[in-house]
Amino acid sequence: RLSNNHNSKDLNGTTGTAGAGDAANARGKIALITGITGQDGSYLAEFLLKKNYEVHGIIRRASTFNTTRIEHLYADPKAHKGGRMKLHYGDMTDSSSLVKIINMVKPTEIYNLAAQSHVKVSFDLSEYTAEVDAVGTLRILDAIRTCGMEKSVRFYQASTSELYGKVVETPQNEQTPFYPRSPYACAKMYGFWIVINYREAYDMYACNGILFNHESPRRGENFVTRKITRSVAKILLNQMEYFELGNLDSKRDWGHASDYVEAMWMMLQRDVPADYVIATGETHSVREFVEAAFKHIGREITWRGKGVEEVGIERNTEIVRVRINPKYFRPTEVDLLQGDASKAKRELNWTPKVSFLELVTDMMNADIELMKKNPIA
Ligand code: NDP
Ligand code: GDR
Repeated sequence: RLSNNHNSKDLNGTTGTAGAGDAANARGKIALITGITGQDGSYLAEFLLKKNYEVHGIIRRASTFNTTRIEHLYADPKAHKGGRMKLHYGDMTDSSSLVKIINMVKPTEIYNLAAQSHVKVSFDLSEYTAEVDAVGTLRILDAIRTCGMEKSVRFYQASTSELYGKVVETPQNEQTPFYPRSPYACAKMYGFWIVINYREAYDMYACNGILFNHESPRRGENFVTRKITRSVAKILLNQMEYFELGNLDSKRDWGHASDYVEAMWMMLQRDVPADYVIATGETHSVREFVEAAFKHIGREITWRGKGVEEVGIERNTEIVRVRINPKYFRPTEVDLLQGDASKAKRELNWTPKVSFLELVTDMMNADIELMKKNPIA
């Protein structure tokens, strides 16, 4: 094996090749986050700023503002501590932008969170999803090598429970075989293995976090949990009569994003890099999530009918609140995810703090507030 600087006890990540080490020594810990404008990127930026990191984020050009989730970090001078957060234009499909940014920022830790992250959309944008999620991961790993920083930088890859796909065993742990069920999962499978390959080939400190679903009030509006909490908030405020969903029976292990970004950071603070499942260990169906969201506003949903004819009816009023629309079905579905995070508990001392019902409550309260302020949101 090549010399292995990640066995060093120096958790500042400041050892390694000259350029990067010098910059880090003078500046402290420096994180570069791809996907900083996304759900996880925003929580991670907040978390690292609190830990006194200098935080750099890659944002892509959009025709409207795409920085809503991190605006509060700019607005609060205490949070970004006098310009300790900086954004750079770049794209996972553009190698030269990645090389330029890494060379300029000289990060000590890179969190690769950028992705076309919607599973259903990946069936429509299959090639683009592979470009960003698979080849994009390769591009950033190569950019690190081009900058001569493979021995100094610590790399986190946003891997996913979607890798497990078709149920082989439950609960799923680091040894469970993968069986991806979407272009998204296949692209992430490439990302997973290229990270391991570069770790072994170039002795890089690189980790895969195999994160199960995690949600929050900042979750994208077209993921199922947020779609439900937004719709139920609108129903409470008489802004909507009913909403449509796809498969009610798929089961997910849902945690809170704020807990999960801490695990990402923990993975990069160890002596030796490894891959970890991050999950709550509990599983709930989409149907149960709907019921819990309605319960939060004091209503009860009962189900009637079968298949695409099934409806969710509000008890007492008999008003139909949920209908099935097959357009939300996926060509191949992932039926059941339930993670076993005992390795993360053992080696990182990580456990989730937010329960399923606390997650539903947090998301419901935030969406009720949002819809009160802005009924057309
Ligand atoms: P989001 O969809 O909320 O955020 C994705 C981020 O990637 C956004 O900042 C987006 O930018 C950016 N992005 C997309 N395409 C590109 C591109 N071509 N170049 C540069 N940036 C790009 O995802 P989450 O925050 O929920 O997830 C973070 C990561 O974790 C993703 O890789 C996801 O696949 C993975 N993951 C997520 C899980 C979850 O339950 N949330 C579970 C397991 C893994 P913009 O804001 O401009 O769209
Ligand atoms: P998922 O999340 O595919 O697990 O990927 P999503 O919330 O999109 O779907 C979860 C389950 O709900 C079912 N479903 C619906 N889904 C959506 N989006 N919209 C609907 O109307 C609807 N009705 C039912 C789905 O069929 C599915 O079974 C998320 C993403 O964050 C990935 O990036 C991440 O890797 C995985 O979680 C872990």
